[in-house]
Amino acid sequence: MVVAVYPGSFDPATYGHLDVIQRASVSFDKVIVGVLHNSAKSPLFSVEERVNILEKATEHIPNVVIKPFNGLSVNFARENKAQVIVRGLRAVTDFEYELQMAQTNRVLAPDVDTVFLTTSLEYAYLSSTIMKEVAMFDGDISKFAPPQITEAVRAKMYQLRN
Ligand code: COD
Repeated sequence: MVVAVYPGSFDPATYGHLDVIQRASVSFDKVIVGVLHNSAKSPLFSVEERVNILEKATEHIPNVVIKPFNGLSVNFARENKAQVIVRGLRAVTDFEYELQMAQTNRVLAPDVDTVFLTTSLEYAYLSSTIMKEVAMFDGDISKFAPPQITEAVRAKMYQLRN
């Protein structure tokens, strides 16, 4: 049984993340999406909210589980008996950071390999940061994530403004 973890901030998940999860669920027996708790970025959504959002958005995929985690991704992988870390690659700009992280992780845990899924073209431009920025200025984010997520982003922005 090949288990993969997909670690990230997911603040919040976009169609780009959901596409990677869906495709990973075809290649691996089990995919555990790890939502980083102690992110250096200060997140818009709490870890519980991010986990909840992802659980709802992936409930139709039986071999996907969402879990919060703290600390190193490789430790999260080992705790979950995963052989693989999945990451998404959008553009050259992602590559340097992702390569450095994959190489560091390989030094820390030679038994855990990183597998990159290249973005689907229609989501190549998309990130949580872009979605939040457009939402902050009341732009249309309906093409960035499913309705339950875009509604949560709009509600959060409303809370922040009032
Ligand atoms: N299409 C395809 N992939 C995408 C898209 C898209 N549109 N958008 C995002 N992705 C990919 C990203 O490239 C990334 O691979 C993944 O989805 C998650 O993205 P984010 O932005 O939600 O999460 P990150 O990149 O901030 O996550 C960083 C980690 C939490 C994985 C990292 O900080 C980490 O591992 N932290 C724990 C400490 C550690 O182990 N550090 C590594 C040792 S150096």
